[in-house]
Amino acid sequence: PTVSAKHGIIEASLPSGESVAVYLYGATVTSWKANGQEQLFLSQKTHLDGSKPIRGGIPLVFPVFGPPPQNHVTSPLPQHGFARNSTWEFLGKSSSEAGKGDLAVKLDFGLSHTMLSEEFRKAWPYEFGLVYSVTLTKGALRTSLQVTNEGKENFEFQVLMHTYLSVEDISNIRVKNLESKTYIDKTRNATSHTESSPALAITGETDRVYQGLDPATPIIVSSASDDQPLFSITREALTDIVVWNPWIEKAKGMADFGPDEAYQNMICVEAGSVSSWQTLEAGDSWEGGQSIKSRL
Ligand code: TA6
Repeated sequence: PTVSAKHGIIEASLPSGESVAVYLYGATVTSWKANGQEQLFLSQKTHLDGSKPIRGGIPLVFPVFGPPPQNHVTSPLPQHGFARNSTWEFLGKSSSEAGKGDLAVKLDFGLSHTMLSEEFRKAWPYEFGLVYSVTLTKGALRTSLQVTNEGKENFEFQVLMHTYLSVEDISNIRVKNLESKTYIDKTRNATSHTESSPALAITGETDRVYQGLDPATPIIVSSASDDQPLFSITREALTDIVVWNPWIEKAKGMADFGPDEAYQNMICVEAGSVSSWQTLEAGDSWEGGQSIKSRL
C-alpha cells in the first residue's frame, strides 16, 4: 500500500485498484475507489478550503446531530457539531493482512480539545480525544471513531457518519432491511412512523432517522433493475440509520450542492447514534463504526 500526504490530503491505495482520499479538514473522506471506480458522491460545488464543511464524501458528525437542541450544552455549536469543520491531524498508517491474501491499509486521524478553535472550545468545554480510523481493503471501506473522555466530568454526545453514496440514478435504487423499523420523518414535522416497505424507493425529499436497528443486519442499497446489491453497510455500536436525499428544491437551495440535478446521483445512508445521547464517564472510551461493501 502507498500513502501520500500533501496539501492537507492523505491518500492511500492498494495494488488491487482500491484507493481512498481523506482531507485533514474534518477528517473527511472525499474519495473511495473500488476496482478503480468512485463510490462516493462529492458535490462539484463543494468548498474544500475549510470555509464550510465538505458537501459529500463522509463528513463526520460529532458531538451533536442536526441543529443542536435548545437549553443544552451543545446549543452554541453549529449544525452537526464541530468535528467536520475542525482540522485533524494525521496520526499515521498501518498495513495488515485482510485475509485471503488481501491487504488492508488503515489511516488514523486525531482531534482533541486542545486542537479546537477558541469558539468551539468555549461552546463545548469538555476534555476529549477522538481517533478516527479509515480502513481500506479490497471492495470495502471501514470508518470507526473512538471517543475518549479525558476530563473529570461526564459528557454526552451523538455521532454519525454522513456518508454520501454515489448512484447512477436515484430512481433505480432501493434501500432494504428497513422494513418494520420505526423512523422519525423530518419532512413530516419529525413525526414517528413504521417502515412498511421491504425495499424503500426514493421518490421525493427524504429525511428519515430509522431507530434501534441491529447494527449487524446490513442495510442494502440495491439496483431496482436487477435487484443486485450496490452497497451493503454493517455497523458496530451505531444503532440508527439516516436516509437523506434533498430532491429538487432543497438541492437547488444549497449553494454548495451542484449541479442542481445531482440529487439524482447520490443517496445518503448515514450510520449513527443520534436518537439519544451516549454518556461517557470521566476516563472512559467509546467506539463505533461502519463497514461499507461495494459490489464493484
Ligand atoms: O442527513 C440528514 C441531515 O440532517 C438533513 O436534515 C440535512 O440537513 C443534511 O443532514 C445536510 O446537513 P448539512 O448541515 O450538511 O447541510
